[in-house]
Amino acid sequence: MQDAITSVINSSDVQGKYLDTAALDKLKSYFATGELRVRAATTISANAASIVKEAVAKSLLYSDITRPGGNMYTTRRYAACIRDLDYYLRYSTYAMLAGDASILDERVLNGLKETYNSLGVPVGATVQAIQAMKEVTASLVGPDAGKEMGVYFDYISSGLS
Ligand SMILES: CCC1=C(C)/C(=C/C2=NC(=C\c3[nH]c(/C=C4\NC(=O)[C@H](C)[C@H]4CC)c(C)c3CCC(=O)O)/C(CCC(=O)O)=C2C)NC1=O
Repeated sequence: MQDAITSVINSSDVQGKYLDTAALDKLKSYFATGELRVRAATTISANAASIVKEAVAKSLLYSDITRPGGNMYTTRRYAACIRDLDYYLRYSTYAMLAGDASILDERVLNGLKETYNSLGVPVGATVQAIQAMKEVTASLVGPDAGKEMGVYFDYISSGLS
């Protein structure tokens, strides 16, 4: 996994250079948003269960997915879905803290689409639920941190699609 700092340093290092202005600007804006990121992560972790619950209510509940024949039908599958959404929220929060999406490639998206396809988990409905989490999270942490979290929710959504 990388973060905003290692990513900037690695790309300067491969060129054998000190950080140039663009690289330093990236670091400056990362450091300037440090407190915002930590505050957002604190709020999200304190409210994770209700973020997931509200997102499910907004996107999946009372749809065909939760009825017999739907992929969330049966308690086991319902619980697997909630657990997946909690993974997406937790890993998006890690990525937001790091300011880098690489952890999502390595620990979340790797092989996920294939797993979903082989189990018949509907990708479109999953993406809708992730987008609902994006809205619920933004309303909780405010527009600036919400926008930053949105980057990683969108990253997972497009990685799945
Ligand atoms: C941390 C990285 C990580 C991820 C991301 C992950 C996802 C993941 N979700 C799974 C299943 C599942 N995922 C869902 C999810 C859903 N079904 C729906 O209709 C909804 C739209 C959606 C929720 C939004 C369901 C229902 C299953 C169980 C499918 C089955 O066994 O039939 C499985 C198969 C194994 C299992 O059931 O545990 C994996 C590996 N596991 C991991 O370790």
